[in-house]
Amino acid sequence: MDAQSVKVTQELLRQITVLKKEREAVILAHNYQPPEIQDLADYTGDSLELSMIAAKTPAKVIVFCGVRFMGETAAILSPEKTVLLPVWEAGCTLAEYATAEQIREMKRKHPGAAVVTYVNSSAEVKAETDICCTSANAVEIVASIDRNRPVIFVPDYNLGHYAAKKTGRELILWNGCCPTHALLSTFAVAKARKKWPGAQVIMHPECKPETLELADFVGSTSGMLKHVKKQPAGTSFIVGTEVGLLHRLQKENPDKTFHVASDYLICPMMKMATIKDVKESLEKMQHVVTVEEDVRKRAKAAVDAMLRYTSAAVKVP
Ligand code: CIZ
Repeated sequence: MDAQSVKVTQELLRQITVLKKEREAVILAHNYQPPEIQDLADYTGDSLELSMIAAKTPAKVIVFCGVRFMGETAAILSPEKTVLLPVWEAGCTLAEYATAEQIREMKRKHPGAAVVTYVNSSAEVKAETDICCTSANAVEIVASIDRNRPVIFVPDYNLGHYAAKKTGRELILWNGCCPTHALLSTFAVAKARKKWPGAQVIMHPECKPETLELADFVGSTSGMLKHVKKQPAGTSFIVGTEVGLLHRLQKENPDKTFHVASDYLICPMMKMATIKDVKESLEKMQHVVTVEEDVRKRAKAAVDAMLRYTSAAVKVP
């Protein structure tokens, strides 16, 4: 960065600090956000951790640096707070794989089945759901459902396949995927292992089943952070998830080395927000995330059902 850009950035950060105070706001950033957004945030985390912080914070305004479903989840849990999304266009391709009408149709086809929905879904889809899950708790949530009850798992096929394998259950899987994680091929992992011999391969369960077979450890972003922390100094890792996580991994583990498993592990939606967007969202109070009240209440029941199982396990600062 040249001297002029450094000056502009410093001024933007100063304005954000002033606006945050004026608006009584808190800034949350997902682990996949660009490094400069993670660094300016009050909290970084996965969607479960951030939603819980959003629900508990005394702040009146939440700037959610992530994608739309994350902002919606915060609005579902905290209707009395104003949730802002710095870039309105930041959606989630995976969330678009399922609509509420498709879920209703699936329920008609499988009467009595429980619907488990990954939080990477719209509020309308959550509203048709019995219980939500994240990648951090999908296995636990599936395992919590009566074994005699069929389970429809929506919308991520790969995460559902992983939960099915770990619980030894047959699930009715949806055909959605995260295009970023689904792009990680066995070939890319083999190539990375050859380039960095001795490195541990850690991978996200949104990757394809055959790719996950090559992992030494599979977990959500929070799961990977916990796993890495426990490994000895000097360990190196090949990381099979969105590249944004490497910033936090490296920052919190300066004695370890991290390599992204493939140069394609970039979610364009997660990379949309800039420091200027954060400042403008606070200044203009723009891109307010709202959820229609009937949908919100039904979606909240599904999110609350998940939180009852996992809230004790999540450390909220
Ligand atoms: O649950 C989340 O936040 C996502 C999308 C990934 C992860 O593992 O943190």
